[in-house]
Amino acid sequence: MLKFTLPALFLCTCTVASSAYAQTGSYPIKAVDLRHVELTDHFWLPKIETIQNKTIAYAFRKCEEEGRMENFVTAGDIIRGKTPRTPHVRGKMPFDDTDVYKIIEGAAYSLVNAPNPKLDAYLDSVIALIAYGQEPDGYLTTWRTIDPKNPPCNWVRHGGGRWFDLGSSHELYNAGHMYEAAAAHYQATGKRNFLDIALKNADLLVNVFMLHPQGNLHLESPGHEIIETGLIKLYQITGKKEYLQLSKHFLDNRSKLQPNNGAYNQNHRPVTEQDEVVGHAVRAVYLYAGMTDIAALYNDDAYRSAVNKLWDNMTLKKMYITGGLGARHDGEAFGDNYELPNLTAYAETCSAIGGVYWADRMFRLTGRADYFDTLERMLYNGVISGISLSGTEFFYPNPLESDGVYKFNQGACTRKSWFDCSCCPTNLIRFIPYIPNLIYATDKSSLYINLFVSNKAEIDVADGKIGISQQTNYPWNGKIDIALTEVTGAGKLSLKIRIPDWAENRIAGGDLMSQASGAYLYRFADDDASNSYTISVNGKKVSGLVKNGYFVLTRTWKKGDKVTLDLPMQVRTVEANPAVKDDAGKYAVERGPLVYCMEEVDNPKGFPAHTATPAFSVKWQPKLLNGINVIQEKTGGKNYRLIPYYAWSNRGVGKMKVWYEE
Ligand code: FUB
Ligand code: ZN
Repeated sequence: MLKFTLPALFLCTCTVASSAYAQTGSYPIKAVDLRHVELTDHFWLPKIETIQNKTIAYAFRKCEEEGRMENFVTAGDIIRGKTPRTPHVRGKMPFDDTDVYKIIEGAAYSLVNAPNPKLDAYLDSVIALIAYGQEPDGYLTTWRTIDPKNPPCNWVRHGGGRWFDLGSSHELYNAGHMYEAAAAHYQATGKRNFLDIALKNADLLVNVFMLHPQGNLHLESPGHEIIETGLIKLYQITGKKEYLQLSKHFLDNRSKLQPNNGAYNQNHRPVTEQDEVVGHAVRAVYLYAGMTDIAALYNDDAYRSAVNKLWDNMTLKKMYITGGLGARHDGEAFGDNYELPNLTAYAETCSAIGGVYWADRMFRLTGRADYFDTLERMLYNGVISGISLSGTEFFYPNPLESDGVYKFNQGACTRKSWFDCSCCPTNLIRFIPYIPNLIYATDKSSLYINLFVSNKAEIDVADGKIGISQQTNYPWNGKIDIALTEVTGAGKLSLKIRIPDWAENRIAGGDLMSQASGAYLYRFADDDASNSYTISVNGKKVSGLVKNGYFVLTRTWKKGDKVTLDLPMQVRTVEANPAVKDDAGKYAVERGPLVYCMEEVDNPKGFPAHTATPAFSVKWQPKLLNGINVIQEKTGGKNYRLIPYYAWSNRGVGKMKVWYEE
């Protein structure tokens, strides 16, 4: 029987009029959204096109085959008293609905740069199915509408109605992904069809969880976070304050409600008292992203201080060199401080994606480039390692070593075409087309360039518009040509160009104070002081101010002005803090933003174990793995070949290593 206590706090804080819930702040920095950015990039554009041209259709087909679409129809038939073709829920997870939402989200973003009327119409037809499966009062989780007594898997308890066992029912996770997807679809297409479904559901949640909670048995905290950021997205579109208030309400009440899953889903302490990243890693980073939103929108120091501490703990003690998050398969969870095994690393694709969402918010809260240094590490390594070059095979965990035997990937030691729990493939679909949102940002007087990606953009700034373009062969080459293609208005602006951590001989992690005091998780082992960058404006080298990790160029810009950034692209060796047992006495290899690895297929005689200093050379191989810079390493008279980590396991099963013995 369900036992619960009705916390006094819950009753006394549940009013929408409470001044504790009035928004008092905002992000000081705004992202430039992808509608203003046209990608021309040789690295990212093909990846986005692969998602558009292959992965989306492939994943929709999987969802059809496995009943995820049919579940909406079955739910709708049951609601309308019709006899459904399949009277039971299909699929294996209580969050199968979210795969459909996530594909729509990525597909909607993809339509901005690659209009596709057929895909647009197909999305509308899927959205019509979703609407059909929604109950009249807005409720939407198909398994519970279809057959509440028989959840699709045995780890969800039944025995109750809606909102029962919120710790594992995933009803609020389903809602959160729905809101994120509906907001993206609205932003990308201007259509309200999906948004209206989401708003109807959100209004139900406000009613149930804030206005009348005492009448229900649903006092558990959301089991898997994402509802918090989803609600905020709806608030940002509609201005309806109750959505923001409910988001804060869910966060404020974590750990105060019963039953409680403790640290597994970050319910062990009030969120503002948390200072160590723990538990299920995807849940954790989604939570921290939501907390960062609250820190910004409420200008809340307790939230701000908590996310700062959590970020420092993660990046100084619990993050893989690839940006991967989560050491343990057991519980899909963060491990203890410095617990970062390579062979058995979990580093779920979803948690690296969630890490990017969080890092971007931390940047927008603070204006500090080191969040983007870490974001870039995740993006070029632990995120895109999750998808094959073909676009139809995936990693769920992303280990940093493979012995060719240990089946780390849901029963396989290479990529798989799909999973019963397909959160990672659909998160990649959702996220990769979103990447153009991350390139630029603005505040009152600045334009930030955070990612180096060929593109043309038109950006609203304080007193006009700036047309800007980037031309680059990054990450293979460090030269970035930036041009001001249009300047309307006065043109007075600080152009803030991120100088990556590795171009300044350091690896970002934690806050700058921690680094000054000598704390580090990773650092360069080769201490190459000659490794520096240059910047020129209209052909003249400039030296200037680097503030918060940005090279700041303040002037009155004119159409035709050109800025060239030249980043050093030496091959670097990296060592980990000795407290990371699995990396002790080992080094890893990086070049620019890319972490490299060795695969057995390139090194059939084995990987290096040596004492001599390695010598590296770099060669562009246009035909290998869709075109990569290969690193040749000469060590102790032997030659080895390294490839970018993200590209491993595209040539069958075999051994792989990121960290080599010295
Ligand atoms: O619970 C929903 C998703 O399934 C999680 O985010 C993943 O870790 C997987 O467990
Ligand atoms: Zn996942």
